[in-house]
Amino acid sequence: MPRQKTLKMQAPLIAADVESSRLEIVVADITSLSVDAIVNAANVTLLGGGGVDGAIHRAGGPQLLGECKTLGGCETGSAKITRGYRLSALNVIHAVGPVWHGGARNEDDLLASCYRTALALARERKLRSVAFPAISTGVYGFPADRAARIAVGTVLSEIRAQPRGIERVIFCCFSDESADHHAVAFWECGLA
Ligand code: AR6
Repeated sequence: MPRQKTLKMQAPLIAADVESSRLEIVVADITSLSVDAIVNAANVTLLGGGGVDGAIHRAGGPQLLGECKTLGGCETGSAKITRGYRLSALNVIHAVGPVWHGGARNEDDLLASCYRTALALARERKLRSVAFPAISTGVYGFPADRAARIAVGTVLSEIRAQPRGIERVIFCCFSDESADHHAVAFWECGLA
């Protein structure tokens, strides 16, 4: 059966307006989102893997992998952009989160750097809507509550620092538990 191209976007669980941007928490499969860019939780090779990376490559198709092969990998804490190919999203920003080692190897800063770099790439390309998965919180073992605080806090300061351009940032959670962590982070940042 052919994959459905455009799925209806679910209503956000929580939305908050910051400057001229809207920040949202949704529970969804990120491959179903029709946005300017979805962010991938990739590894340094950028050649695919399991988790959300596997799902994005399956949905994006072989041309997505083909473009990734031209990129020469990516450092931890950074990100590179490709087109979205068969995805509903127009682009994929492949970010490489840190593996959690207990917090003593600069993991917090590296995770924040993923979010900053992804937003910088989105701005550079004049993209208006970006959806993030909870980078590093699966196979890479980053504590999900801590990661959600860093994700929300970093996006919020970037949007406040550069209030124009990106109109919509979606925190795309894959479970209710993940959404709860992001909701707590919204609350702690004064957004809810
Ligand atoms: N949509 C949204 N979120 C998802 C989806 C999806 N379809 N699938 C999983 N998640 P992970 P990491 C959530 O393990 O920890 C890969 O092999 C998942 O529940 O995908 O950064 C790469 O190649 C979790 O909350 O990424 C790397 O080697 C979050 O996405 C490594 O895994 C991240 O989980 C990266 O590990």
